[in-house]
Amino acid sequence: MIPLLLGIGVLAAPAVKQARYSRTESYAGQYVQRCSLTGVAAANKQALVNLDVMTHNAEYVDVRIINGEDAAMLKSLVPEEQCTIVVDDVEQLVLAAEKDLNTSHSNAAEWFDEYHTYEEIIGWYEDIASDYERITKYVPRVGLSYGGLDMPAMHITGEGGTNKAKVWFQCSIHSREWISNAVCQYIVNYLVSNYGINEEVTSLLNTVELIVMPFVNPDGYKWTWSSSRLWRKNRQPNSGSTCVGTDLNRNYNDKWGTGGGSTNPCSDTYEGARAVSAPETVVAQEYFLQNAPIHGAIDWHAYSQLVLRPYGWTQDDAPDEPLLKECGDLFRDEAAKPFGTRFTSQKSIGLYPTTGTANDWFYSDDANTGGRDAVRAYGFTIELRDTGRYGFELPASQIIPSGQEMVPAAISFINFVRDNPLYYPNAEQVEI
Ligand code: 0X9
Ligand code: ZN
Repeated sequence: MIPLLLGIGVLAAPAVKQARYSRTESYAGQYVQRCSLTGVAAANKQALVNLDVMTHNAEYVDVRIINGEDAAMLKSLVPEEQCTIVVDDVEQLVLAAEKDLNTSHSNAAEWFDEYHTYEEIIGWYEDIASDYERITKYVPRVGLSYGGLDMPAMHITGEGGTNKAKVWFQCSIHSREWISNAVCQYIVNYLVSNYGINEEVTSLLNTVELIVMPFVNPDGYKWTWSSSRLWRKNRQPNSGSTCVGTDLNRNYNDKWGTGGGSTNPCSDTYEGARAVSAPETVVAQEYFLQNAPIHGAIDWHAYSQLVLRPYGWTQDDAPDEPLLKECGDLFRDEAAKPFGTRFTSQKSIGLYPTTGTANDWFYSDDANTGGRDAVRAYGFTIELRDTGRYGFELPASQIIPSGQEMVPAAISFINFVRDNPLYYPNAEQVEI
């Protein structure tokens, strides 16, 4: 009797199941203003870095107004009549998007029907690596985040020599841009599952090695699932401030600290105490350099539907502007083919300068020493769907169409950078 009772007791003990998603930060009372910056002075545009600029393009900025101070600051920088409210209640938008996050749960076939946690995505990459052993190499820990989380990398390549062109994709540098990670997975899945079946994919992987870094900002990503859905930066404390986090996309070692990031640790675009001060930037840069030369690199972001090429810090053309533009325009055209989704292809600088960004670094001297090989990387930022209706709260039902339109665009990018290498025979004489 006793063993039986014990057995029942064990079975009956309620399993402690942690909620998959939770949130402690409220967005009540917050709204989003879209402001045209026509006629706004450069200094005023630059001062916007102290607000949460959710996106910016050639025509406008979307600014999240958190409190009265933000509202007053925006008013002092941009005439009121140039702004309209595009999201009147951020809390409602977040609430609507999160309602299924603890109830639905997919099997493998439904993977792309919902967003996933850090742990689920890590497990997914491990499964891909074991299902497609012949064409993948998975590195579970390229390095560690500030909080001690693994930063993995997935290498994908088919048959053929060892001296292949390399292409770099990195995802989730801004943690709230969930579609970034989902689209990276969609592309990875498309490539591995079509190798040996689809001729275009087979010849692509036989001539190129794709390196995907799924989590440039794992701590931030976890934080968006546990506490603060709209968190953008990493989770590194800042000395002398109670505000946490560095914007990793202002912390790269290219033109760092020259005016295109914020020096205020409380800002969402805080550039860090010095270039590459964030452990995640160190890991991502070092792994890129270990794999250099790299022919082309994409940093996947959201939102605004933009294809951004260098530079972000000056209006001047990059030395390779004609090829960079051709590559970006091709990406835009291919992205429109499945559903007519309109992306804009332009230089990164858009409305105002940004410094220390990943895509400028990909193309810079620091990432392309030329000593090993004189090929330099095409450096792009892609801003995925949408144009502001949902923003970071892009419904999960748009993961598959986003992925479907990015597959031909990504394939065109990979083919283009392989076939049109930025070749500098005397790299040390060219300053970029
Ligand atoms: O500001 C950013 O870091 C990127 N936009 S986002 O809305 N995803 O935050 C754009 C970076 C692209 N590079 C430059 N604009 N220089
Ligand atoms: Zn971003």
